[in-house]
Amino acid sequence: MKFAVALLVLASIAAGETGREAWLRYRSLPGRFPGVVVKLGDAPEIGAAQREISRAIFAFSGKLPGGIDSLASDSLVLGTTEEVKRLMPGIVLPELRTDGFLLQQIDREGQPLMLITSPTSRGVLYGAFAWIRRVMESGPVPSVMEVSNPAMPIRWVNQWDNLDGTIERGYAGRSIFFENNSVVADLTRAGEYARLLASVGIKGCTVNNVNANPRVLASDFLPQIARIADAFRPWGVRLSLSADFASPKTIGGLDTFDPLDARVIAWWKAKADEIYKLIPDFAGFVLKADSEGRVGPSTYGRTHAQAANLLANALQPHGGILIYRGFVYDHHADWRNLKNDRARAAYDNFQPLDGQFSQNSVIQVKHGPIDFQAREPVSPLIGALKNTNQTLELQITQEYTGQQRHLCYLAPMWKQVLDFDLCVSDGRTPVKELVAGKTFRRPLGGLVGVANVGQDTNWLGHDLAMANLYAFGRLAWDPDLSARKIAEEWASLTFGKDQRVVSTISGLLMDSWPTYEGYTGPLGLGTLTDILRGHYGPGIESAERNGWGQWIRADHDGIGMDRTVATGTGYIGQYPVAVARRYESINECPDELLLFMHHLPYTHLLHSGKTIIQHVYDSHYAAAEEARRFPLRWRALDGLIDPERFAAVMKRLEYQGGHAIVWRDAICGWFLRESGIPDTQGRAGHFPGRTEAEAMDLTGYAIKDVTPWEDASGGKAVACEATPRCNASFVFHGAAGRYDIAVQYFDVNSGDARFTLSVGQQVLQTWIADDHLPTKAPNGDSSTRQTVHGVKLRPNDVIRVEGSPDGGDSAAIDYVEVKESHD
Ligand code: GCV
Repeated sequence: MKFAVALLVLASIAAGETGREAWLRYRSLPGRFPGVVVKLGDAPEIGAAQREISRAIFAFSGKLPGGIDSLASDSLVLGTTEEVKRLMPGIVLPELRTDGFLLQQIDREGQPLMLITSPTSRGVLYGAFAWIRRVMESGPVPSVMEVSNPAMPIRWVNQWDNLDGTIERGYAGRSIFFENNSVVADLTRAGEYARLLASVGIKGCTVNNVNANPRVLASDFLPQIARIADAFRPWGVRLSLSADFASPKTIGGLDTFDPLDARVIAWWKAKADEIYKLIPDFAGFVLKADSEGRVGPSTYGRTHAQAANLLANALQPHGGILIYRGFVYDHHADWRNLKNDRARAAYDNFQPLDGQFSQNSVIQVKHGPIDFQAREPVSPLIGALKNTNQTLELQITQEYTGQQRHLCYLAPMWKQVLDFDLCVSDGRTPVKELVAGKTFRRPLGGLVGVANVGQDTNWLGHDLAMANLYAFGRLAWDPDLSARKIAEEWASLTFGKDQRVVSTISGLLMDSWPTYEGYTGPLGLGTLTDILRGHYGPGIESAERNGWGQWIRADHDGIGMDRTVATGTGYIGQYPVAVARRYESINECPDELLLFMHHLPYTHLLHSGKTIIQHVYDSHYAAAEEARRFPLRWRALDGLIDPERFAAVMKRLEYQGGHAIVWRDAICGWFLRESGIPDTQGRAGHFPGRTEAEAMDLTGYAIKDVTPWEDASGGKAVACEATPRCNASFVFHGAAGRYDIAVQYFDVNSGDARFTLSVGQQVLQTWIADDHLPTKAPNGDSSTRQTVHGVKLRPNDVIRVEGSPDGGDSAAIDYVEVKESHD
């Protein structure tokens, strides 16, 4: 064991910084560490805890702890409370809940011992990780004493991995579990992922997409799934599967999947029995039914409760649970009917069934009533399930929040959700207590995060996005932690304890969600992304005039969904009275949700004293400027952190700064045209220093309309489609001086075009458009900025962009912007 542990540590340090270690980045530390790590009992989690602590101590001190079977004065003892009491009869231990742990320095016959114990072996492992975290933060403090209990029993992640190796809404490479409709041969990454999850107290992982391929339950496939469960097991992570409700028919050979049919009931029971033979600690099923084209109980006129109970009953004898997705809505709704409202759907579907679900069924409710937008109110269903278990679904993968290309630390948003008082009964009833099952004394409850880590070495593509996975686990364990405290803790573990590092990184993290919201969707309108395609760049009207129900109801005079009880869809009436009263009143409704709840004229005055339209302009300009400054703030870390992650994050932040301008211009341009009301500060629609590509001297390039129009400056771009090389040039007429020259071009994913920027005969920069943005078209998904700083220009200099297309990439250009250098 010793040799293997030492090798692991040395290998991870030698590999250079890749982000693979995430927050489990053990490096040399001063201090005296336990020389012996003793494990009591043979549980796999306790074995893992022993190896983990040995690995950490070796990395901290260069010495491997030894003597694993005997107690010495500098021992660290790992064992369940039962084992500890057997070894030390008479020891008094505090009350601990399931998976809760105690870290305590004790005195045994004059010998000081570090004790890590829990009623469960999984809890001992959590205690081991907590001890390591403490040591990394404060050194090996002997007087440490910590009692920690999880706030909620369900702490799971969902992966939306498909069996072919793709990941729905995954932004960090292909699946670590599946490839070519099989489980991958090498499950090293699956084991490493489970280790990361365990280190923050997550104990369940659903490995396949909720849009489930029925094959996952086929008898010849399940042994492969069992291999993943084996990789998880030492880390106390229980595997679960998303199921397809029609499985009894599609893979079971029956002619029905009616939940009340005796043959269907028998099929699910036999399937559960079969799974538990292979995976004795199988956690259960997740079911998405009657949603977004998935079949469900409605096929047979049955209820969601009947569907849930069918699977739950099959799992019950084995201790498994059924998690039923509350994300059920009609995606063919008639947009012409002003009373229709997708936000109502979860409550309308599930509240009437409250109390009809079995004890081991749980409804998984997305935190907002739509779908993980940059801002949403808390789902009213959360307050309405009084006799039904529920979990809160949060999205770690940044589907609508920048897809891990933009920095967007979501813990501050999650905290607002968790702390929100739904006023369900007398006294405070915050979401965190409702979903934990505390308020209504439910046996089950918790948090589920859609994680979607992939094969990218750093797990989520953006090194800083890992703060979201970490924060999710920490909040599921203790929702009272503050977002800032978690950010600081994560930054210190991941990048090192230097105060400048911790404050720069945590400051960026804390500013990132308000900034992202500021340059995307304002006042509760939703993200305003293109909902029909990638969910990434701006695409405002994609929300309108279709059945998806993310309507914003914008016209020349006003904008927003009227969800009031008085004149609107009645959605607000789904909240308990105290909350409903606040939202129903235009005056009391908080500005950040105003257009989610009300339809108002652009000239309506907000609490800030600004009109809606001016707020849109101001927030977009301010937030885009804030995002432009992110890379400048990051620059402060040059030399304080490793060069690899410094450069990788810098690249992402520079990209984000450019893309925030695309967002700013699209939203401001669209609102300006729709409302006809100018920006009082004269910014929207005016771009000093900008020369549109369509206004340049063009050789080979042809002018094209961009769709949607707001995604390109002036609604147009130039594309090089007929010749192997094209040029777009213009004459600089400004004063002599130092300038930053920004080329806004489109980096589509169907080829790798090349660009060259020159002034006169001098080539300033050449680059290849080889990013993998989610589109083949020039639009707001692909619009990208390349900036060359501090260029000396004189009047009449000719600025030229040369583009060479490649494959389907036509080296399209939107504009060039020349601004005086300041930074
Ligand atoms: C897995 C949204 C996403 C879908 C996702 C769905 C869900 O609609 O865009 O990709 O499907 O939510 O949560 O089931």
